[in-house]
Amino acid sequence: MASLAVTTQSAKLFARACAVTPGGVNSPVRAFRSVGGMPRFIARGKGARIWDEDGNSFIDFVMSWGPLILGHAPPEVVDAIMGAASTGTTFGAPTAREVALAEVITRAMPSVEMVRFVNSGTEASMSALRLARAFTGRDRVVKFAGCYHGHVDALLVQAGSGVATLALPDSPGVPAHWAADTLVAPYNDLAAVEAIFAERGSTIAAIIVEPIAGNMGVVPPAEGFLAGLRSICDRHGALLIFDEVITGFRIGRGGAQARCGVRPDLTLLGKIVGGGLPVGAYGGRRDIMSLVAPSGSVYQAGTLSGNPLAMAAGLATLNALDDALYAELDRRTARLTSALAEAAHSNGHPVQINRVGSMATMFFTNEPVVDYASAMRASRETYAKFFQRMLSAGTYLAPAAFEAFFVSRAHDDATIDEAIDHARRGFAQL
Ligand code: KE4
Repeated sequence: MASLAVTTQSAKLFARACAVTPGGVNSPVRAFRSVGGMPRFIARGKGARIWDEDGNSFIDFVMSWGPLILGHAPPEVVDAIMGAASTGTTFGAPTAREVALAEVITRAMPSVEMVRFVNSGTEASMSALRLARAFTGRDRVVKFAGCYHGHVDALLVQAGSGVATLALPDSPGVPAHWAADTLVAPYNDLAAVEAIFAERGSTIAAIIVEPIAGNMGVVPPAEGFLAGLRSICDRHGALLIFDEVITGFRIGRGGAQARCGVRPDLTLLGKIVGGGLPVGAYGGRRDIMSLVAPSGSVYQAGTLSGNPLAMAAGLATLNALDDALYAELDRRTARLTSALAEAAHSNGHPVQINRVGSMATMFFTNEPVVDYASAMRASRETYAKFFQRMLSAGTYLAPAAFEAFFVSRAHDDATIDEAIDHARRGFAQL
């Protein structure tokens, strides 16, 4: 059993990576910048566990930031990918698998009458924005502080996720006039949205929102918030876009929209629908989606969109998700989070844990976390210390305070118990 403190191989790889890749990583939040220490280079994963290049094994709660609801290398998904790969990897032509996956999604989410596959959540977000502007003939968009919709220029304004962690509320390189059409309101603040629309409603194409926020940490919608956004959009002729890249198929087959009973005009998907391979998707009302080329004039394209391997992985994943599994994921995650809260409080550490289904965040704060401002008041420093304690014990949490952690089918009760034990020791050492 390697010592979890050994990072020799990761250090060698990180040094090489830093010579050829910005920050040594292919996505900023992976760099451990906000938690300190050496990012671990992962060699393999199986079930709920990952192994780094030094042979250290960890219980993984990042799960690649959400896609792996079945755990690492689930047999049915690996078999599906290998089966697809054996008959070719990409054709740049329509295939049966992309139709099948589109039908699974449109059946699961009634508001999604048509869907277009792309290769990332960012692409889905960018495309849906263009479509909403074309459909309404308007330019402005309302987003919420702390919500992250991918690195789309116009939406890198008070974004969440890595931008929040890196304290980069507005990225350089985004021309001011591109962000000028983006209006930002506090999450869960309907009055602020009403005020924006009272002044500029006729110029606003859409509201884009994470129906359960995951990128400032998990922040559920307040009672009536999403229904209120629906009403505002209807009254002002704007479109309501639900960014369900995280929540789609995470909290149920119908996503957050089924849970809240609010029907968006457009929905973004990603992560789980790709089963661990690069997939994003946007979809919604037929009259809106029909504007997308080639049926309409809104251009959007992609060499690898609908890639057969990704479609196979997505199909195998979604086919494994049923109500019984969601109930089990909910039970296990509830057990984990209540044990975390008990361990934290019994060691004198105030924490707030926001959980919806199998996605949750533990904030080191004693006030409820209901929006970006309250999330930002949680202690990053204490989170960073706890992260390191858990890593040393053998549990891999998100290397950033403002992210969700995810429980998968592979996190059985014994694994949850082991993680709870790591946490009890971690809190005692904080
Ligand atoms: P991608 O372009 O990373 O596939 O998706 C962007 C995106 C869009 N919408 C939501 C709600 C998202 O959470 C994301 C991406 N999530 C982050 C983590 N919270 C991805 C991790 C990373 O950036 O490395």
